[in-house]
Amino acid sequence: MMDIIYTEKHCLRNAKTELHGGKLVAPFEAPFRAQWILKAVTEVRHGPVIEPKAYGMETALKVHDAGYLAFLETAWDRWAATGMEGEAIPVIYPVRGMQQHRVPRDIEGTLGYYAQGAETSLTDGTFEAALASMECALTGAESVLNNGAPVFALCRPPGHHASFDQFGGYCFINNAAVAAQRFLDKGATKVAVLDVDFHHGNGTQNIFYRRGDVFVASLHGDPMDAFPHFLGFADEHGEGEGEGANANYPLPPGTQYAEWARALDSALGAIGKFGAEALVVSLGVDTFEKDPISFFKLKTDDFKRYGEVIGRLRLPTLFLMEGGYGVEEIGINVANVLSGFEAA
Ligand code: Q9C
Ligand code: ZN
Repeated sequence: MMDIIYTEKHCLRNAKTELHGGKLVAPFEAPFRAQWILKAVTEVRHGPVIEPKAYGMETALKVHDAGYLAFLETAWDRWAATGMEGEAIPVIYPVRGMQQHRVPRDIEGTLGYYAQGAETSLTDGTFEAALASMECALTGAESVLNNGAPVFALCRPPGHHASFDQFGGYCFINNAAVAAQRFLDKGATKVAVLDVDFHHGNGTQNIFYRRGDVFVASLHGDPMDAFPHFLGFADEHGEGEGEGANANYPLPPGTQYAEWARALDSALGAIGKFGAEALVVSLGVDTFEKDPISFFKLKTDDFKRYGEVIGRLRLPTLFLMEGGYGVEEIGINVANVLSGFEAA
């Protein structure tokens, strides 16, 4: 049995457009994902489904820029007020050689300032869904803190690409960062985030890069070959207080479980050495062989195997949903991670 934190409010994030392959297509990150996952984890786990509690922005403000959070809250209304007819897609960014620290007055400029890329459209309801997703993470953290038992927060939209002050990669509020911060605020001195999503958790790395209280480890497609392309290399170890508290495991196209699991062992070894008192798992199942936008080759049984490996750490653990797309098997793959963890 593992508590599942879930709310239907994720459906408020229901973008119609994603810029993909030069076309506006139906987004990969869509409500049916959470419904498939909920179905599988309730069938396999028989765990109770718990609604998240309401939280304010207090914890989020410790890991995100206040101006950024205010932007997320108001962006859609500002965009809609201009009369533009489509969803809000950023098209101009403060790139190399430009002024990178001035927030423009105009909404198109503001949108680009706070964006990482053009694949993630902002829409009516996005902020409300992101907030509810964060509340799932916080409710899960609270439960792990109070009971010690593992919890699965079925967060949607995902969070691990959201940085201190930029959205992208289908992410707006960094749920894993908010949860890790909550563990610290409630008395933990060292927390680890283990990111097993196919994509590098660039947002989580960015948020904690100069901090020594959160160890961030990420296994992912080599950024030379995969999104987010500009962060996630093996030579990024953290800076200042955070020196040594960041570990990246970029892996090549075609990676299968044996090779992936070796990287997991290294990551878990580093987390143990760090002395983490609690573990937040950024659980993306886009490592699956049938994932439409990724290039690892994990099979459904492999998810159970690695769940068990993580369970052997014996840390108070919060699982948070990140990516995993396209096929209904994302549900059983998530359920397998949780079952494996509990079997450890
Ligand atoms: N044009 C997460 O898994 N790039 N985000 C898609 C298709 C964006 C993934 C490539 C991938 C973002 C949470
Ligand atoms: Zn991903």
